[in-house]
Amino acid sequence: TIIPVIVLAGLIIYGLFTWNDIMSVNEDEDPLVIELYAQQFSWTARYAGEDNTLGKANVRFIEGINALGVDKEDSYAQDDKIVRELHLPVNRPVLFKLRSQDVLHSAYFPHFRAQMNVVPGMITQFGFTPTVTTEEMRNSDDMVDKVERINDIRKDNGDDSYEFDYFLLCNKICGQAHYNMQMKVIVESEADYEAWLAKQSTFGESMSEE
Ligand SMILES: [Cu+2]
Repeated sequence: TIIPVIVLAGLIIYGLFTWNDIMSVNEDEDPLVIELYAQQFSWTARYAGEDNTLGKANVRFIEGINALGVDKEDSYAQDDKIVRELHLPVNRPVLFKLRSQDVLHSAYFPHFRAQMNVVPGMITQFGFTPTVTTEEMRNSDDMVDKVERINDIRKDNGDDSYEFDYFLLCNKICGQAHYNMQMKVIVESEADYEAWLAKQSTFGESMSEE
């Protein structure tokens, strides 16, 4: 009895440290906070804005164009930016907060080797730091090779040519159109990211337009 107790305790404690290491980002590194919102059958991203703090949200606040149920009264919510494409600055840690509107989904970033369940009624999270931009990935020898081969086949079939992009997919069979639940991810330089973000309107702005 004593020997398995020691062996298992060792494995579990070591595993817990490793798990925390993989799943969380160091708060001192000032991670970029982004919410990923899942619903049948699409992803929406909410950037935390200037204050890097997400406004409160609840399914009860869903009304009209406020499809994510963000709390209009919350001052942290005013500068949040809601978008349908995920742009990430290269080499900056990102902390994802995941919410689901309806059923279990799973946020799956195959190229980043990352996956986390998205559970209705709770917020799950994980973080990582993207280190290779979309452009660098497209120009890598492996990828040029692979895309060439894919496009040869596509050409024979009369299909449009393919270009590499990172994707966020759903990896839970969440319903009929599950296979098509995806969002494009673009990893780019800090400057390109800032320029793109500046063009997106804030939650406060889009609510006052309504
Ligand atoms: Cu799904």
